[in-house]
Amino acid sequence: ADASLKKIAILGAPIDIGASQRGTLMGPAALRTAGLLTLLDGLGFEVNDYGDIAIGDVADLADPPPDTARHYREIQRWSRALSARSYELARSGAIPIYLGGDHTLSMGSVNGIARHWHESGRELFVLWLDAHADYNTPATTISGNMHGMSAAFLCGEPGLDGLLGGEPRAPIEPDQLELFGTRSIDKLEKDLLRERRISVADMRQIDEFGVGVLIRRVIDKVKARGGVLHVSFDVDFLDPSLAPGVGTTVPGGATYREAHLVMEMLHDSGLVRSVDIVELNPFLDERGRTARTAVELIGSLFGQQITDRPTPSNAIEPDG
Ligand code: HAR
Ligand code: MN
Ligand code: MN
Ligand code: MN
Repeated sequence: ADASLKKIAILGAPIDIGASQRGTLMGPAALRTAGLLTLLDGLGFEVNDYGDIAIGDVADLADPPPDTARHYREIQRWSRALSARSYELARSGAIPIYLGGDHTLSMGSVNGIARHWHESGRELFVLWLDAHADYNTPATTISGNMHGMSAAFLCGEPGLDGLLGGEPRAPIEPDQLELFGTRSIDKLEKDLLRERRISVADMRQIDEFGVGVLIRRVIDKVKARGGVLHVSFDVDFLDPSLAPGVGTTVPGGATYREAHLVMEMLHDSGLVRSVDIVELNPFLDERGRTARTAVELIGSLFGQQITDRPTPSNAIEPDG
């Protein structure tokens, strides 16, 4: 195995203006507090934490902000800084894990990664684990919230063309995006997804066929095309009973066992080269439950097996 693959690079991006509810800026701290680094270290990775990215010294551009994209200017700063940094991290051969922050994070993180894989001549596939499609543009959005536009931006949809300024834009093809766990799509957004023939494994399909069959389909497609995989994990993919700490919960999400199976199968595929963990809102969480669940799932994504689990400390002690 490639020794550099054992390196993980952690980068936080405390963004919360892409969502309507504030609080995801505390996400990176909560994920660290929930033990993300210790867990990955224990799984045998060399983990480097690069802290949280800062945008204080990014100069503002002068392009006219679209009037249906809220906080465009700030998100432009985050996206430019993240894309540049993400390109460097991907090039270093480490597996970057980006800690959000709302889902606008992916506009920068995935663009930088896509640029790297484009140069390497390998196709990058993006698995979007999310209750939402995030396939709005400034022309289709109802809310104006830019976290609902990130997947569309990454597929090169028009309307945010100046977002990255001078940073090279590296769009993926619509057939390199895989939506998974979807259960809330806006009307015009759905039309656009159909038009682009984007693959959507929605909750209805998950109920009918099971996550095993559907995730296997994604893995087989990526393998057949010699590609690599980025996992964009929006914690609202999970059922709200499991993950209450998000601003945009939608009922009927992935269960504990479904989510772990997805992560375990992705691990076994050996295809995952980068990850986003987004939309965790610690301000809305219940005693760190959502943060701990997200971290545990990242454990499965990086090789923790069900049989490795320690017996819980609340197990009944045998009589002495
Ligand atoms: N589709 C809705 C909108 O555009 C909701 C988007 C919510 N997005 C997230 N991230 N929470 O997936 O406003
Ligand atoms: Mn999302
Ligand atoms: Mn979502
Ligand atoms: Mn293609």
